[in-house]
Amino acid sequence: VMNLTGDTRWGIAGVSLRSADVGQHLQPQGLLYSVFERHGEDTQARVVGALTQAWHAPTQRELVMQALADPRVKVVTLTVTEKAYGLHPSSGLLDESHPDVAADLKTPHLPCSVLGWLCAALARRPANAPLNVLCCDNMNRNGDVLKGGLVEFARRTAPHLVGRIEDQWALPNTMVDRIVPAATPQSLAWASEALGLRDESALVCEPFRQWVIEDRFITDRPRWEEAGVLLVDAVAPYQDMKLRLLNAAHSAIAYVGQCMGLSTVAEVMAHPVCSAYIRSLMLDDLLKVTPVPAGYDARRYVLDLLHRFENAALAHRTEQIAMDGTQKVAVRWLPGLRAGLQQGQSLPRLMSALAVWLHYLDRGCSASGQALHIQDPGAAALQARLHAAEGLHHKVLAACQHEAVFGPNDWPREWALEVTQHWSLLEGQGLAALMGSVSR
Ligand code: CS2
Repeated sequence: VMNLTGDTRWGIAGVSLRSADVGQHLQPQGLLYSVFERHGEDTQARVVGALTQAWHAPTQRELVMQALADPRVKVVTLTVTEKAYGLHPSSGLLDESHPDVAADLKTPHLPCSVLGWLCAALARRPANAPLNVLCCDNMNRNGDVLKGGLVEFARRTAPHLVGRIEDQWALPNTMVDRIVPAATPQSLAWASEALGLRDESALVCEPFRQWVIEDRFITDRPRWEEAGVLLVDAVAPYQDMKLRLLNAAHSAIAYVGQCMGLSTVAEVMAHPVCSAYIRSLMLDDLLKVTPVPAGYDARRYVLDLLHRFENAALAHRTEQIAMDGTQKVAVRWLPGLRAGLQQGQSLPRLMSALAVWLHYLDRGCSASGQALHIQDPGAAALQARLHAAEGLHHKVLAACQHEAVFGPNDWPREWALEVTQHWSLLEGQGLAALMGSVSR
């Protein structure tokens, strides 16, 4: 059991807002769980003992609320997926149609959404107990966006609290990077075999890890730098780089994999046509339109990413990454596509990826005709537009007008025509032909 910073004044009370499984698995094993870092044949195992609680918010409301209101609690970190914030992906504005947000606007004293819980906590915290809130999800300017959402939510439910968010809460932007596939029955069985005992919470992940945080805390904080965390003045360049290289490529891998019947990232990367396409997407298109932190060797970063994606010891399912595309595409692909337009750069591989995603949503089945399980609450509205349009070009135009994802600014007709051409090639000759036609 290790404490990476060696500082025992801090511990972590874990809270899940939805599933009760996490706590139910952790309680009987004394809140310990194992993490296996694997690449190829190499494995490093570690038992993590940082958790002091594992609560389930819907059934343990008072415990969670007491902790959030306790002035000794100084940091709340959030890793809840993009969609859980209830904010529009393209604008960051409050999404009142989000079921949890809608419920909390009506009954803010019984919160179920992230914004609702945080505002209810704020109301319960003593007047002079500052708090740091770290959003660790894959969103641009994640701390700033969360703050905007919180202020809006508070304005609607408890306007007298708005000033306290400004004065007493710090919401540094953060960037977290480690590939951690969701556990599967196979990964749990593998871990149990390696441990010689059953760990219901075992995780298998890659060795790489990076956590970059803006150093603007409002209280003291754990000495994370001693565990390798990078504390910097501005996180935005790191976020842009990660979202628009790693995550952008990941989403492309996911939709290509889903359409080709390849179920893991490593399988996609082992397929010669797919891997040539992903390589070309990253080196020839994404690199051109991705801002990188000063002094960073971005090409090296991409080559390292390709190596990480090839890691066959991880079963990172393409279906998992394909989830919530309407949230992800808006932050992973569209800023690069917009930058390409502004700089007059042609981005045939990234535009092909967009064509593949639209095809995936429109058809909902793989090349072999197998129905795909599309898990994305925002997809239905976009699919309705696609299905209502006749012909591929009209479908592309209809998609571009879907502001929730594609934003309020126009996408030029010639640009849409180029996306249509990629889509027609895909429909006419198949995905491998499309990928082959744009790869170097
Ligand atoms: C992935 C990310 O599921 C996804 O959408 O792209 O979870 C990715 O594995 C992490 O951001 C890696 O740091």
